[in-house]
Amino acid sequence: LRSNHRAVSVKALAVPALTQDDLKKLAADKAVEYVKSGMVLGLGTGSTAAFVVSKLGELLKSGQLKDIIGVPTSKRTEEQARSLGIPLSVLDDNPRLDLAIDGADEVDPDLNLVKGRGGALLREKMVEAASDKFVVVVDNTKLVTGLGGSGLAMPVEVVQFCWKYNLIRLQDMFKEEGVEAKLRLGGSEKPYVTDNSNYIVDLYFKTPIKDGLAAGAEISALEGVVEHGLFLNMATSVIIAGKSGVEMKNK
Ligand code: ABF
Repeated sequence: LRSNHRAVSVKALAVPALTQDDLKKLAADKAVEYVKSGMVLGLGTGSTAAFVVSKLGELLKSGQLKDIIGVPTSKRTEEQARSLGIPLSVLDDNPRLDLAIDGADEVDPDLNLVKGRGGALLREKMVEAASDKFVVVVDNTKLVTGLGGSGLAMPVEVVQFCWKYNLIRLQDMFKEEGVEAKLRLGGSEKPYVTDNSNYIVDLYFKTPIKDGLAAGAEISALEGVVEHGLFLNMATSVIIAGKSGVEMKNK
């Protein structure tokens, strides 16, 4: 059979795939929709939170947002926010915040988090605990079924004086989960030093943490531990960006 129609070769239009940075930016932009003029805001740390900070800078510049005050969770974020002209304050002058927006390393189905691979966990936890609302922004690679399940680090900030003691005790504490504890290194193989002049011991779990609350309490009770990266029952919402769109989960 001969068709009267000319054969047309149809080429699928090439739609550029979204990169992980595109997804982070999508989540960040969505979160910024919840920011209102006059708010005191916790400014997170990390590459996703940096998109939030730069969007806030843009909205301030264009006059769409006014009179916000940011409380940064790290020196890095403080520098970025300052360079964008965002008015800044500290937790002591603003012990109660309206909203904090920050990234995370892992998010479980109950919106519990692992944070601190960026090294800013202590100030993040303080600022986020002091915020009426805490919105987490992530791309969908951060979702896990159980905390510690990504095989990547769960950080514990410890005072320098007793880091080795803490490392040994932490490794013993999670023997059943097959934990490997490592001192985090920074440049030139020297220990990484946090904004609070402490060290970080990173815990690598072979299997997810069974009871996050018990684990967190046990870690915190260890003398010399300053803070850990389990952020349990803290997030009020999580905004997740994936290839098929942006989804928001609320507590
Ligand atoms: C902060 O930045 C940290 O708590 C977390 O470690 C990290 C996530 O970084 P990114 O957004 O770059 O993945 O939120």
